[in-house]
Amino acid sequence: MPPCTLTLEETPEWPDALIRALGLARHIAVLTGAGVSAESGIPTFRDAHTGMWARHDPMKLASPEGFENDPETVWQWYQWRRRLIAENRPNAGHRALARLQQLVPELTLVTQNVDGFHQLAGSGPVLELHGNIHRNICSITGRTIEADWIERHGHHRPPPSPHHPRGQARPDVVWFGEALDASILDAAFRAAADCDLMLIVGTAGAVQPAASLPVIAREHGARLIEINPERSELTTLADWHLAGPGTGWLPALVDKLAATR
Ligand code: BV8
Repeated sequence: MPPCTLTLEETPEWPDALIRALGLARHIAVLTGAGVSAESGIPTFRDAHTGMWARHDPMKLASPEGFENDPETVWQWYQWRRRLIAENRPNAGHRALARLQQLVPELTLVTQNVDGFHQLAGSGPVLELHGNIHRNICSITGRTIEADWIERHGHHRPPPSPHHPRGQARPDVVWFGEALDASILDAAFRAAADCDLMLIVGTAGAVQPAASLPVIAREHGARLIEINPERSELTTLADWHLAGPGTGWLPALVDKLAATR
């Protein structure tokens, strides 16, 4: 059954079934991807990276092999992304999700993003499937490396690790080919299985195991709402596809729910 697609311009009236699903939901699970931060000035993975990074493949940079082969380039890519995140702020979509959490009995926010913008916007706790770019760990032991140690070393190459003679500092994110944190992934799977409604915002649905969460939700009888200007690999699973940006649809959806409270 193809989803019912709504666009912001043409939709004077919300489908009753959508508002009912939203209003009756005991537990809402939210899955976000890079698209939810796009309007905060953070390029998504699938958009061509701007400037000096346009010629690099993020799939290679975000991998242990990439770091092993060229630690300086990978480190500088993360330093560039950290600066970009530090220079930007969460957007109306992040803030609407934080507000939604106050309006429903239970909300589990699962993100593929590493920018920490959901927490900055007031959401919490957040299940960060792919880690957090603001933390660093030892490349050998996986132990956390404090920010002041990083500050004390140059920024062009990964600082040496204080935890192992052959170790280097690396961002505390899950690279392609690396396992996700088992307890975080388990909590995400449990939320997907338990929720009555899953809100999928700004993800192409191409990265596993994150992209399995909507499948699990569907299999357990949840309704699915997708917010994305484009169709994704998850659109066919959705009951409703709200075609447009997170900063447009999320505030409108939360305002609509608040009006029924
Ligand atoms: C693992 C951290 C196993 C780094 C990232 C099947 C099962 C299991 C694994 C696999 C599998 N098949 C393949 C794999 C391997 C791989 C994988 O999924 N490959 C894909 C590409 C085929 N998966 C893994 O390697 C995972 N590990 O499974 O390990 C294992 C087990 C035991 C022992 C060892 C190993 C690890 C995956 C995690 C990778 N790390 N991030 C970093 O960020 O630097 S993923 C990375 O990709 C980001 O987190 C980002 O979120 C994600 C990209 O996906 P999206 O979020 O969807 O972003 P994208 O740019 O693609 O799309 C943006 C969307 O937003 C678009 O749809 C666009 O239309 C929309 N949009 C744009 N503007 C807006 C908008 N939406 C709303 N509003 C807007 N304004």
